[in-house]
Amino acid sequence: MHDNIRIRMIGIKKNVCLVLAMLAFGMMQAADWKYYFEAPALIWEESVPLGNGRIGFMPWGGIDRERVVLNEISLWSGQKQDTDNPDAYQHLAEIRRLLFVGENEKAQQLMYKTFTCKGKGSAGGSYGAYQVFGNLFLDFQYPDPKAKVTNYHRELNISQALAITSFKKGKINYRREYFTSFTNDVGVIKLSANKKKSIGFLLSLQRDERYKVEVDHDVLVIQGQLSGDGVSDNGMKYYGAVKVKLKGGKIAYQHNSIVVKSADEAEILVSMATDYLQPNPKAFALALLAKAEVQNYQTIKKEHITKFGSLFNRVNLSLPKNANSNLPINKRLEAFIADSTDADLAGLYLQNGRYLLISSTREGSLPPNLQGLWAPHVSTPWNGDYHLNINLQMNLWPAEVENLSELQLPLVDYVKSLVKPGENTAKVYYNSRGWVTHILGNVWGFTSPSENPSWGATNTAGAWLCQHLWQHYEFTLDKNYLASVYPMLKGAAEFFSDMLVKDPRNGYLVTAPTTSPENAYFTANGARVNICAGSTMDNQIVRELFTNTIAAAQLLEKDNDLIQELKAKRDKLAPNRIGQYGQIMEWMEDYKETDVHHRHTSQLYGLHPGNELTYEKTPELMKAAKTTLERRGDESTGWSMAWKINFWARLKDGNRAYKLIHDLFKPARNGRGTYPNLFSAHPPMQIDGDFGGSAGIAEMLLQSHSGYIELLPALPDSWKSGHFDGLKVRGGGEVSAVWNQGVLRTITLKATVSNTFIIKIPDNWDVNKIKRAKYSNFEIDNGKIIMPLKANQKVEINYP
Ligand code: FUC
Repeated sequence: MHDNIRIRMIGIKKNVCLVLAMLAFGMMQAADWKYYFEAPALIWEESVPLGNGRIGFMPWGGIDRERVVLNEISLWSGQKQDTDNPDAYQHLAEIRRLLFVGENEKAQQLMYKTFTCKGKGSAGGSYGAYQVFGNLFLDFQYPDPKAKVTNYHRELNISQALAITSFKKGKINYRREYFTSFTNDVGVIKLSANKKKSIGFLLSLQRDERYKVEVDHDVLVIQGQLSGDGVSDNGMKYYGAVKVKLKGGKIAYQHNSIVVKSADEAEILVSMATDYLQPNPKAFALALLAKAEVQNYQTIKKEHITKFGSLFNRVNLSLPKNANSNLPINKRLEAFIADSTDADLAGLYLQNGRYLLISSTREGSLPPNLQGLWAPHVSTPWNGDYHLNINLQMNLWPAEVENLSELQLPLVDYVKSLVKPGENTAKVYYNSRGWVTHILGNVWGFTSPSENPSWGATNTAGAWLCQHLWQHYEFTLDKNYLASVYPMLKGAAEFFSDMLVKDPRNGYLVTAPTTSPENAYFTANGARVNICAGSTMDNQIVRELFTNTIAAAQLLEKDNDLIQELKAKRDKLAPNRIGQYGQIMEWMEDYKETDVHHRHTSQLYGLHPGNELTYEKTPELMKAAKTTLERRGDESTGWSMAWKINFWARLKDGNRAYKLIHDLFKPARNGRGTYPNLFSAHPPMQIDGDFGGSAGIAEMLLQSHSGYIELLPALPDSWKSGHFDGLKVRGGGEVSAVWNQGVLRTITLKATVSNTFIIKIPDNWDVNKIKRAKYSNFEIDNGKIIMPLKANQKVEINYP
């Protein structure tokens, strides 16, 4: 095979059919991605999300009453607390003994009594919750209140991070523009009309609890202090300030509202801060307001769009459209149920995932939580926290491949913040070196096992986060960055090196106690138990962590002893095994799962987001992975379906991946799927499905996890023709592609660092047609094009 291809390659040198040419780096053309509604939002999930990575706006576009839900990413109740339980460790040996003699139920019962956090964990007290900042209301007064409303249109332009509401009332055209400025760090609402003196409203602020609103000179202020301990006002302080600028008209400052009458135009500036990110939130918020106030609206808007675009415009894609592609988004989602040839909706979903990521995190801020940064409640579902057995990780899946690499860094900072408390947890519960965290994460450094071992005992959450630390290196090859995160990889690896214990029944080193998130199995006597030793997911994660830590240490020429130690232990981890149904076993024993359709499919971690299962390395396990997915079924919670898109993409079954997209896009109504504003429904809304779905669509178009680049690995039949630009691959490359009739026609690869790139030749290409032209520095070997490129070199490959 290898020789054949090389010989043919040399033999066809004169028949020029494929051209590899160096191209100058050109700017990608910005596209116009948007979705729209024909009516105001009636529920929060119809309002549209705006955010600048720190502050968020969700305008509803009401005609008589506008509501804008306000958010700030760091606004959390709760406080730092010591939740490590010093008594737990003395029970560890007994819990393990019970597991190793097959008394799993007893082991679990003992854990309930002994191996939990101190306090209530996520069930209350100081753990806290991510909370809404407040609501801004505009109660309008129109010159002719009874006049009919026509031409209503409400849109979110995700290419510009700009929301627009427009309508005609009587003979007057009204327009509102809203954005959360990427340059000024304030929220902006601009109200205009095509007739002078037509704008009048009462502006007020509100929150469900713990707030005070008053006018301070010409600023409307909302401020308060949340609960730190779950009862009293001793937690985080926040401060919000609103300023109105008018053209024409009159303004009056009342006790707790601002009244505007007969204005030609109004500009509303909203500034928000907390004392989590800022020592003095009031001074910070007012300074931002003062700076924005003196700037011209058009300038602020233009600068905002340019800055946002510097991230958003790096990627584009085009998939086939149909007649439904121009429908309002709620109707478009409905139409997709019966007719999924509106493939452009998947394009919008990919871009919307990027939009949401850019909007909900940024350097110096926090990673997106379960709500992204958009929450209308003070009691958010699951506390709006950082769940670490898939959810937070999934939020960051689009970052690297979708060319938003720097947005991985707030996650890296978050992981850094877990190391110190995680070292204490490692010592207290396991008497181990290094650091550990379990499934629960908040902004206060919570790393203990949760209050409920059945789901809260998973201790590979930190190791899973380390995958992201390593992947950022894989995509950027930035060694300085690698050196900066290496101590975290090392600490996580040291924890497992110490914590792994020999299972006397089979001699493997296992994590114990642990779970396979959050599934349970039947024991021989019919009991339902979650706790186990060495779940398949744990084995895969620890193997990956050791492999990555070894690679990092070798690259940095460090810690040879540790390298040897991890290699030896890695060899003793249990391999993946195939069970009675032909599935990948979820546990070390071939237990029957209590929920065969469980939303987590953790035993396939090695298929995605890991890479130990591939067709080249483990063909039998790939088959077993398919069987596993068939048994699990397709429809599940939003994020679960999003994960399955990624699984099927890795299995290179484009049509099945598209089927899962179809399931994910189903209008949520009261169940799972997608809400009208494209928020993913668990239900209720949980942002992870948006990010996982977006990343899954990218995974169908481009993969680079098995040592080479593969384009269109999982193209569904209905995506016959299209193109994408600017997706990223491991090894420091930016890739674009054009295809038609299912055949790849152009590949463009730009090296972001000097490296040798390997591209898999598509199965439906005739290798004989490959020919070198201006760019000849490549080889063809074993179905792959291999080419060394210097940083910023760009190569185009055309196939006739
Ligand atoms: C995980 C999931 C739940 C939910 C929660 C926030 O624990 O198992 O379904 O998504 O996170």
